[in-house]
Amino acid sequence: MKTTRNFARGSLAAIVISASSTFSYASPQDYEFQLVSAEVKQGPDAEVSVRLIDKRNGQPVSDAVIFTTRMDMAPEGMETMTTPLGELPSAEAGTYKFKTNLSMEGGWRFQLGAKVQGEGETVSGEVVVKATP
Ligand SMILES: [Cu+2]
Repeated sequence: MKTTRNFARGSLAAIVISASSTFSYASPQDYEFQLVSAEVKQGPDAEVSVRLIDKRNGQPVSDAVIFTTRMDMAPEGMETMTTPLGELPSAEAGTYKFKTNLSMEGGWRFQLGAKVQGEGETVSGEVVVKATP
């Protein structure tokens, strides 16, 4: 009898733990944008892909809506040198693909803002792409 009661208590505790981890809200710091490739060939039809990762479990976040982007040459001291970006369809879940005009060789700073499903606050991040000849 004693064994049965302990077992019941143990499984109740397990349910409480899994429920709280499912419903606790993540903070925007739990997410990170990562470049799929650090170097991209310079040119008017350059394609840049970023992966959005949930750092708590290392998993890609596939249902994010990217709503702001900015690409500029801040890493080369040219913050005012910006270039347009357009989102492209992505074949891989958790990866977001963009077309842009990397008109100059060197470092380009890519800033992104995203809405993640179930996340109240905006997730933002930046990566530096190197445009190569
Ligand atoms: Cu420049």
